[in-house]
Amino acid sequence: MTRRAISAICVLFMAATCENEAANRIDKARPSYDAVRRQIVVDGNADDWRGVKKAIVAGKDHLWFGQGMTPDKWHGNRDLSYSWRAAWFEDKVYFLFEVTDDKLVDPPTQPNSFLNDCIEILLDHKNRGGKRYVEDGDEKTLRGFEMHFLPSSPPLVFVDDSLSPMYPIKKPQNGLFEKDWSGEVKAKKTPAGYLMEIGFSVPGVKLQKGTVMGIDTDVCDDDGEGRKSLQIWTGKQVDFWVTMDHYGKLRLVEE
Ligand SMILES: [Ca+2]
Ligand SMILES: [Ca+2]
Repeated sequence: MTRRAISAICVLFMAATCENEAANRIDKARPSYDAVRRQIVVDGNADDWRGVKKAIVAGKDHLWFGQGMTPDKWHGNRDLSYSWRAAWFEDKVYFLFEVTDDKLVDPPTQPNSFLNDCIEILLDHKNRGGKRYVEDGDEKTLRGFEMHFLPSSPPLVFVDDSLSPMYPIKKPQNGLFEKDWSGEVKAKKTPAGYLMEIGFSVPGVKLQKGTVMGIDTDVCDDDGEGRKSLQIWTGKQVDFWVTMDHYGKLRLVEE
């Protein structure tokens, strides 16, 4: 067998392996997270989260590839990994993200929110699945939210991509978040990276014990040359900004 033939077989084998890996990831069970009822103060201090379970997102099984992000650009958990937790109280849900990122780029330099160091919360607030938005000509109607939070000083927030397609970095929606979502956010740099505390009321959703929403979370990493890695909670290799079928579940419970 010629060297070229051997190479061709190797390429075919690798492609099949990649496809199998992708299929395995999609078939992987969808995770769930029970958010406890607890009063949280959004002040950048994580003490009020003591004892609340962490969802750990680390290791290569949580990497998402595409849009220029490749396996060789991720240099281990110290380069990018994170944990998230959630709680609820009265009409608000709260999140604490603790991100390990060895190089926080602040201020952000990339033209769109998601190309910078950035936390994303993907929320199917009515737990319906399907497409996250429908488009009719230029009009985009949201069925779920793709929210971006940048750990810059001050933090930048993006919550409604029907009003701001592609989330240009120059048009943050902090004002909208504060007004329509009663939104609060606080970021703090840490020795390993940063943490972020987030609280908001979900438009059109009354929170109560037993409420279930679809959710995924992810964190993007720019170490100075644009976005190079992305870790995602579900680990699903799908178009996560379009479909909500792969999301995990967020359940509101009593502590
Ligand atoms: Ca706090
Ligand atoms: Ca970074």
